[in-house]
Amino acid sequence: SQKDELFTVSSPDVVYTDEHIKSKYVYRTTSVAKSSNGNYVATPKETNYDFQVDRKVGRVGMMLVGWGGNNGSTVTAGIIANRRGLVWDTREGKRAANYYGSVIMGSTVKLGTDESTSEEINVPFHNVLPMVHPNDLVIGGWDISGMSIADAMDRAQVLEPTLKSMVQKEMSYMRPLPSVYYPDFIAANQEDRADNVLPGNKACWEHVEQLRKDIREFKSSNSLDKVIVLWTANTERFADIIPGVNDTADNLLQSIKTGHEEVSPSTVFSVACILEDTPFINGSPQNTFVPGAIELAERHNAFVGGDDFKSGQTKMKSALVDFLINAGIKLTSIASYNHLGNNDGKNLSSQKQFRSKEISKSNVVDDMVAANSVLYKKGEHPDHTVVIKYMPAVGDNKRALDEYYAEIFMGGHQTISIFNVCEDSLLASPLIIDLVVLAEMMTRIKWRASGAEEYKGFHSVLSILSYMLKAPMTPPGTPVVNSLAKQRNALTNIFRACVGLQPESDMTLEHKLF
Ligand code: NAI
Ligand code: DG6
Repeated sequence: SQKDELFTVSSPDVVYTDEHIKSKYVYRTTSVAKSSNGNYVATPKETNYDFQVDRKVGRVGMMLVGWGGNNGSTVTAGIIANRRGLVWDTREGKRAANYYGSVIMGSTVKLGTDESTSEEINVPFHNVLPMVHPNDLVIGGWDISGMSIADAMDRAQVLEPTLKSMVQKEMSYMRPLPSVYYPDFIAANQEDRADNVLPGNKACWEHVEQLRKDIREFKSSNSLDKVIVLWTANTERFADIIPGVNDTADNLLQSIKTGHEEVSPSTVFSVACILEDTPFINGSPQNTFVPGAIELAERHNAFVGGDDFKSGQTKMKSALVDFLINAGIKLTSIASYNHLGNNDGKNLSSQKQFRSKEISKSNVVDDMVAANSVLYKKGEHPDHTVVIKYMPAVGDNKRALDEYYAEIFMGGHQTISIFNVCEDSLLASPLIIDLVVLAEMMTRIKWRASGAEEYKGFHSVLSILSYMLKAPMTPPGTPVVNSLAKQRNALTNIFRACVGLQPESDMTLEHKLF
């Protein structure tokens, strides 16, 4: 309700009703044309939109595919610890549950300036719109490994024993549903954990129906209003895109029915979710969303998002490269190496699965390079190498080494070397939370062109999730934005628009013009 909201907007263009926040918004862009003499002509343009936000959040479920993995068990323990406000002993003293690393729960957005003191007023991101609180998420999911989530947490070796002992009992009752397992898609070294699988080792319609039933039962047994499904299972190999097989929605549906071997488990999950009108997000790099899956999502107005969580090394890269190139420094090479010893690393030690990760890690600077025609000729690109090695001893504590080599003023060189050490699952878990909270939020935002009769949802492909993803999917034919700053601006400014506020320009003219 309105009294729970941290702020309200006072404007003739914004209306609060019991159910909705309605705003009228002028979207200002710059349209560019080339004149006959070859110069650009820039014309300011205005488009009027109405936004409508449903204020009732309802009860939300999060179903994880790969629930028994390092990420799945860690995010579950983290949410339980936060929900219960747990504090535990470590060798460095007491630690309390928090949501650090979550943009939604850990960062703030500038609302405006105080009318009397001119000080910046910042509000928690979580309060910009009425969003689900992660503590309220009901958690469930699937895993090909049947271990309880408590045992899976032990297997993951991520959290402190003191914390684990406090959540162990609750998590011991959590058991993953059996999942689809097509051995050809993940590394052969994963076979020994596959003891909780549905019958059949290639796509079939029974699998789609079973997953749909799982979602419906989870929803009804927990009295949920909606469920978000997120893939945090093993990285699969890429599926070949084959005309007649997975290139259109109808072909994909037919290929599942006839058991075509090029349909991956994650694509089967995506189809089940789309048909259940349940948002589905892919946190791994493989091409789950083959063209047929995207067409199917569009056909059903269902939300999909991906690919591949952007947690440590790549997040640094998309911030640093943005900085270097926008500073006018000519980046000429990036050498990215990391080693890790968790089960993800083990799976990625297999060439085909590594290749999926190599692809998603490699394209993350393209748009920033292409945007700077002063530094780079058309088609010119910095060298970029990605290496991943499996080193069991370091477990989840991934070590990432990056060298950025750049050309500076008058033929000089700058070398930046980064050594980034972090528990991989502690970086990914808050991203899972952000992706789920945002995807849920997007189910409650509607828009229409001013004057139109009907409101409708955003495009099926949720590119607004880009900040959390290495290889952000965008609606077909639209540009991919990798710059971390731009991705965050898109997110905050779309949410501001929903409450009738203009983008924060950072001009602060009020402090510059007296
Ligand atoms: P993990 O290997 O610990 O967990 C994956 C889980 O998926 C395992 O429990 C496995 O049994 C299960 N699984 C495999 N195939 C399945 C299927 N068809 N259905 C249901 N469950 C299945 O891996 P972790 O560390 O939790 O990472 C999960 C995924 O997230 C990986 O693909 C990884 O590449 C990706 N990722 C992780 C990041 C991180 O920072 N931790 C960042 C970016 C992506
Ligand atoms: C090794 O690269 C394993 C991967 O799963 C990564 O840990 C994961 O993709 C996170 O990558 P990044 O580049 O965002 O730290």
